[in-house]
Amino acid sequence: MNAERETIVRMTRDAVDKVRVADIHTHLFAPAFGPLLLSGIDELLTYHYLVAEALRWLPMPAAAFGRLDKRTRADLVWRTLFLERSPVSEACRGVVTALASLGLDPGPRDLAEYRDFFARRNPEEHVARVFDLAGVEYAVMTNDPFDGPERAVWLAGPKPDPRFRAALRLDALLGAWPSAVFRLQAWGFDVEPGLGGRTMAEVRRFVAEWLDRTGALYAAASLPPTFAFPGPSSRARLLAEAVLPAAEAAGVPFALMIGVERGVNPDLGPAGDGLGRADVAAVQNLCRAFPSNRFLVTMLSRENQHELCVAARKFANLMPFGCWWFLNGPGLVREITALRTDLLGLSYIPQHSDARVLEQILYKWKHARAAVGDVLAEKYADLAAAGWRVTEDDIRRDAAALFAGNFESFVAARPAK
Ligand code: RAT
Ligand code: ZN
Repeated sequence: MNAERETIVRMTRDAVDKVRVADIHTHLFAPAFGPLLLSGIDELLTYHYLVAEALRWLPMPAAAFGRLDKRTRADLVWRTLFLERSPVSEACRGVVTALASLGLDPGPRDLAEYRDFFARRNPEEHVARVFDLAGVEYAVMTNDPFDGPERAVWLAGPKPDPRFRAALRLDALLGAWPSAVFRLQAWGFDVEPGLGGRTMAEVRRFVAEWLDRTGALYAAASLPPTFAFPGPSSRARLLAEAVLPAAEAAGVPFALMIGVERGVNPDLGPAGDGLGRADVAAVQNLCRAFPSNRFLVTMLSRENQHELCVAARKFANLMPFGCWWFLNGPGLVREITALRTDLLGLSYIPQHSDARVLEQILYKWKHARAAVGDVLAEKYADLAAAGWRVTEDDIRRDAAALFAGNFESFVAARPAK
């Protein structure tokens, strides 16, 4: 490596390591939501990403594993994935990174010591410390207005916590209308199973109320690989006639998370979901038909990433984000970040953590910073070789945009009518 390249790599690593992060999609909750905020070593070990890996070795059916208490499940995952073989997968390495980030020594492989450490934490101080160590300014939650315990907290009016922002998740509305309709009726909304009468206006009222109650930065839904738009499905109609108009009126983007095949192996619970390649035409059709709406889009299939970048070149109201779930490993993060940078420059959001357990933000962001930083360093070095003078200030400005600013501008923007 020549001296100029070395300097650029060092400056880029430093900028990306220090940049403040807006974690735009997680499954974390503010402490005000009580037990909904998961934390600690047993939660880390029973993360569904790890459960899927452990069940490839364990001599027991998934359903039997699921019936065990949490501590026993954590013991089994620890023994199977960390003691009987090396924890080389991304989700396993993540536990090691998280422990080390907290000052624990992963060397002795002493689960009892880790349990003891977490048992002694002061919860409030611990949340602050983890956010600080991860360099995360705030995490966006996934807020489901159809979830009983979560709904109860919102209705009671939790004290706002600037570290945890809301996102209104509408899977239950868009993906399961036959059951959603009865819940909405019970809550006083005049809706009909066949979508007739006042249904669309009432769903708009429901979405508007919840966007307001939660202060959501965006509304969102995960969608199957077969997602099509336009179309006669209740999902497509509710989106077009109720949800997108409500999001537009509130001035918030809608996040499409496309490509998840739920329940491929239902015995595995959340570990049993798979993926499929989707049709990017649905995204293009939405961006074209709703120019006053903004769409954050992530797709689960590796095969969709190139088409999504090309679509984003056509529509400024489309913001690709994250390397979602099965894409979140260093190999694919590097590949997808390079692809996005080649086609979109700096107009994308490279990653979100999808953390379900507080301490996961320690590893997910450490690993993401490293992978994204490697790609950016290479791009700056190539640019310098082409004759451009790359400065440290430029790199810091760009990193700030990628890790927070692009999201914040997209959320704040009001498209011209
Ligand atoms: O990444 C995950 O943990 C998945 O189980 C899903 O929650 C996914 O991220 C989603 O938001 O649907
Ligand atoms: Zn998620």
